[in-house]
Amino acid sequence: NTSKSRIALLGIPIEIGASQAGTLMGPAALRTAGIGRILDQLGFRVEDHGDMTAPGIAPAEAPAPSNARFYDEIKAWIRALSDRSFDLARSGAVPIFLGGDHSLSMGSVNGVARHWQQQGRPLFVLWLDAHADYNTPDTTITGNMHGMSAAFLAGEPGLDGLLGGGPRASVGPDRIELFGVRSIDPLEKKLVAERRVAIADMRAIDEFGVGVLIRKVIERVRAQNGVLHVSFDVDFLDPAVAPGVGTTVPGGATYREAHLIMELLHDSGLVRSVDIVELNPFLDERGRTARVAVELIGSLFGLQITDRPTPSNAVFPDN
Ligand code: HAR
Ligand code: MN
Ligand code: MN
Ligand code: MN
Repeated sequence: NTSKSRIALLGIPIEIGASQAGTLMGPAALRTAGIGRILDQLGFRVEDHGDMTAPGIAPAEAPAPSNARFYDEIKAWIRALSDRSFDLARSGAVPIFLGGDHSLSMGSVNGVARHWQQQGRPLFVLWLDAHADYNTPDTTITGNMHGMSAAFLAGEPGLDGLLGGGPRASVGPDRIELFGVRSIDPLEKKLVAERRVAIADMRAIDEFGVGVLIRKVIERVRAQNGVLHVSFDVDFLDPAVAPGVGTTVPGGATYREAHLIMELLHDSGLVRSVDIVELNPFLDERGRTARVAVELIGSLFGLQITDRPTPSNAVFPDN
């Protein structure tokens, strides 16, 4: 059936952006937990493009920043991924990037942003994460590049060499929505404030609830005729729900909060691409975290507890 919407799965087994090894097993765990099956049951035509292979080390064009670990290796990954991501988006599929640590989003988001730029639609990025990932080589404490991906996408200096002369679509700090933040480094905090990046931290979520805050994001994207990329770092979830991550931070989103976010995003009809990152199966408990991630993807793509007469009680799709 060619009229079915297409979803393209692509595994990116990268772990060098993180402090702990193990996220390279993420794509396999997500497949084992049934990511293809759940989307298939929802009526999508699912194509699994397998895993990318490690591209090696990109030649050093300029001296790598001293505070960015595995800079030249990550550079090679994101250049290759940016091209794959662009091609998948251009093919009309909804790509789901299976990570892998969060450094991969520099490539996945750059690729889809290039496609949407050609279509004349601004791409917004919803960054579901315990962390802001807004460090640069100048502000980082650890040097881990998974903590720099949002800053790269916003066009912060110090990371400009990563794509070399390759095509780039800067998303800009005004199109990134940090959501669920509860761990941020001192200089990173300063930078996020200076750039006026939209941020819903856990206190805001406690005060207003995820329903109000996600609707605000949706309204903003819709007002500019934009589309949305969801960059889902599983450490966004509370460690009690999602223990299988290297950088757990207490006080995260509950199981139901996370599902409501995904349900509202589905109803918005704006989501065109997704990352699932930071799942570390080596640290997981009997596959729990992988399973939860897959269930949430189900909600993001239309799984409902009961069928609703309208897609949502508050946000109406344009059509
Ligand atoms: N802010 C810290 C750093 O830069 C921790 C970053 C951790 N990042 C992730 N992804 N786990 O969000 O090192
Ligand atoms: Mn194919
Ligand atoms: Mn992250
Ligand atoms: Mn994180």
